[in-house]
Amino acid sequence: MLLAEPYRIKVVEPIARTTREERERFITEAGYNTFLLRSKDVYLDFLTDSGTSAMSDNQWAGMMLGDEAYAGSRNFLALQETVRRYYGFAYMVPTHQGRGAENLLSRILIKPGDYIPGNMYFTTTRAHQELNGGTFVDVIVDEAHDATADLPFKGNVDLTKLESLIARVGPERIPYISLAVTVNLAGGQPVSMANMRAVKQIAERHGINVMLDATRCVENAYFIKEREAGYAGQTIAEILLEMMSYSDGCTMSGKKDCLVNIGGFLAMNDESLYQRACELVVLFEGMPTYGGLAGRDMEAMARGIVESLDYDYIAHRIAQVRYLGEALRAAGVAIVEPIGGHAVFLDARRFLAHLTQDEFPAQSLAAHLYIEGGVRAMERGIVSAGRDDDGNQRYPKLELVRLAIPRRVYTYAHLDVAAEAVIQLFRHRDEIPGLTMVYEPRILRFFTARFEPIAKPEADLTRAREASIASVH
Ligand code: PM9
Repeated sequence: MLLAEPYRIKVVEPIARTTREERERFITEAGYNTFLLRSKDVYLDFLTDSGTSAMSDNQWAGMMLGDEAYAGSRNFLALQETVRRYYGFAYMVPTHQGRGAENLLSRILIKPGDYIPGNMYFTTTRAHQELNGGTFVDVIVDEAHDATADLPFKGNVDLTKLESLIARVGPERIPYISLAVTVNLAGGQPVSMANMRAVKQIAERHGINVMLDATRCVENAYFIKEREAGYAGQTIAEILLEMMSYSDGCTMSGKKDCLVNIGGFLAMNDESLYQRACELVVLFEGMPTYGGLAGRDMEAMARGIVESLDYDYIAHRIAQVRYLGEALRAAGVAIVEPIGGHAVFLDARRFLAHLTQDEFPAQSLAAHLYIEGGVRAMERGIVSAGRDDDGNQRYPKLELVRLAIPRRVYTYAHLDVAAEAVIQLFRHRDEIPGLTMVYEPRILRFFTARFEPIAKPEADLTRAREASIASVH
């Protein structure tokens, strides 16, 4: 049975359909990069779950209570109180979004030559670590890099990998352990409470801090409640507090689990770390009591944090994501298993088995999904992985297309339409060509890189068409 929406719709935003011919033109103009499409040309926008949530009437009401004083806004005090109560951290500096917090944290704690262990890289997080002279070291369990491995807590840290890094480089060269809950690029996979506890114990033994990337921590808490022994009877809020207790602080992109369109924060328990964050935030964001946000944005985030902990909200959220994933799986489409918290990830390696990774299969698949059904998704593979310090192309094992579901925005009918588009595309997958990159930005290239299709001889296309017709029958 469908878990129906725990809300009713008060405001609607029309979305327009386009023709296939129009979409072919739009994606060509966008250099086969879905980031460069205009939103008005997209029917179902699953590019990201970041900043795309629908706010509640309660949050919009809070926006009217914005205290836009330059310093000491009452909305800051409300946000600080909310973070203390639900996340358990004594101090909090607001930032314009998650990467603002990553910038502050990386600048304060990382010295050139340091190593930062983490459970799989994330694009902006690693970019800030590297900009400050650090080296990210992936200590996630091996199975996280295997799209087919079906484990309840596939975001877990491999404790042996963590211990051996500490032994190899020494704890003094590890400013903190960067622990993401859930793990975005592994497919929105959660970390178990037991694993978080164990990471904290190891870190304490060596005098190393644990800093969480709490961006999707509520989704992680839901999975703990659902899957980990001993947590079924606890509330999401209780689980979240315990998760946070195994860390020394966190960066937060409020644009995800805090249910706002903009905002983030850096939180911690250590007063001296807070003081340094206050010194830096005035340089990059604004006063420590607004950090790049309007008072009304802080109010919306404070209220969003409370709403995000409501069981009905989070159960429905996860149910929607699962609904889409199960429809694709039933049609034989290769997806990352198990279905994660914020998105369904298509496995482009298996979907487009005729392409090599250098032909950017996930990028091409995302572009062709847009052509097929006006559905916008995001590449999470070789393009996102970028190059290492020596300019060498990184080759991630996972070559994925992410369909991220915005929170409280789409209905199950929209998900049916999206699934149908993916399934249609799957039927003629052999016709999808590889791409060549014609413009490559130096940093975070996936946002603005441009591509062109690799022309295939007509004979190849005919053969591919015949093969795909045969494979359907
Ligand atoms: N994540 C996402 O779409 C937004 C743009 S990056 C392609 O998944 C984690 C785990 C994130 C994240 C953003 C950030 C940065 C940090 N950690 O976008 O700066 O998923 O608020 O947060 C995006 P901001």
